[in-house]
Amino acid sequence: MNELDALVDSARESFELALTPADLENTKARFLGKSGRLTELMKGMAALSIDEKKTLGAAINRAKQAIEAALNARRQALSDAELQAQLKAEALDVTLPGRQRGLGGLHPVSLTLERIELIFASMGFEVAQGPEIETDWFNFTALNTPEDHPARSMHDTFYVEGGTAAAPNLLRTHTSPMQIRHAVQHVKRHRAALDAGQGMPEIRVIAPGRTYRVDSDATHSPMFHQCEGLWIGENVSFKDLKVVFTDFCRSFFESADLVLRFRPSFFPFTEPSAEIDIQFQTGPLAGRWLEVAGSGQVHPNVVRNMGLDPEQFIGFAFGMGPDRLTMLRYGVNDLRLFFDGDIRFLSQFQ
Ligand code: 2NM
Repeated sequence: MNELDALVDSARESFELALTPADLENTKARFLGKSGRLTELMKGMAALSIDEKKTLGAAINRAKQAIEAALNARRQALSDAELQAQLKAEALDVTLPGRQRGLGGLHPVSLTLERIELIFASMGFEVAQGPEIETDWFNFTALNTPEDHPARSMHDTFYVEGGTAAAPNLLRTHTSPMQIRHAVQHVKRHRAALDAGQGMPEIRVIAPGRTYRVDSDATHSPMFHQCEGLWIGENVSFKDLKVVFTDFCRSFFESADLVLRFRPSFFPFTEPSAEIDIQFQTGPLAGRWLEVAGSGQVHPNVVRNMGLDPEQFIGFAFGMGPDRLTMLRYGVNDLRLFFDGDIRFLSQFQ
């Protein structure tokens, strides 16, 4: 094999060994560049005869063309490989399902709160909302809860910084403090008329919202919801409580034949007091008595703390747990499901 054939073979082999376009262009310089072997051979032809120049020149040209052909073939192969690698890396499976953007919706307990507000609004009740960090006065003292009442202990109540030993701040344990705040404002607005013996419009309000107690198990969460109701006027009686709460329960559960039972009980802020039980006549819960609320005639001390004369004003209050009402309405058996944030559970209420 003459030198030119060997050179072409060597070029082909070297080009095959180049693995990137940059490698390949460096390798090319060794064969076709200014100081490459072919250029050297052509320079050496100056000393040859015309005939020798013709033969060797033609042979060098053929070798040069063969090397260029090998170079171009390798360039193409490398570029094809690069494209294939890119296509593979950027592979897109157009048969995959599209990404869905969930619409979202209200939490089941929020749906219950909306329902409660709507029903009571239809009976002329305002909706009052206020602070979750309360003072000892609004949460306990104004509600006739004595200094030594167990609810005031650290075991039941979350105390927060910012208060004093005599007047601590705390996370409200019920929404009744909001009733007091609302009543005090209402009375202030009508103070002049009251003092002139002209009376005032009745107080009819519900206070829904978050409340807190040191308690955590399958049926208690340290954060839970409450909705309390208050109706104060000059001639409001337990009979009115029975009518209002019966109507509320029948609307809320969409069950016209649902019946209520009032069981004597005790709360510091009401006297007399009663637990309210309901009984469904149909459906999966039919026949069982289910406790849904506490209630009672507002204690004279509480009426006084609203700025009213308990000899002139009387009324009733009630308190219920929207979390528990939501469990009953939808048949949920573990309270914690409401606060775990599992979308598979929550999306069932949309
Ligand atoms: C209950 C049970 C009985 C209640 C009392 C008051 C207020 F502000 F009038 F004192 N609000 N809510 C009350 C009465 C709450 O919850 C079980």
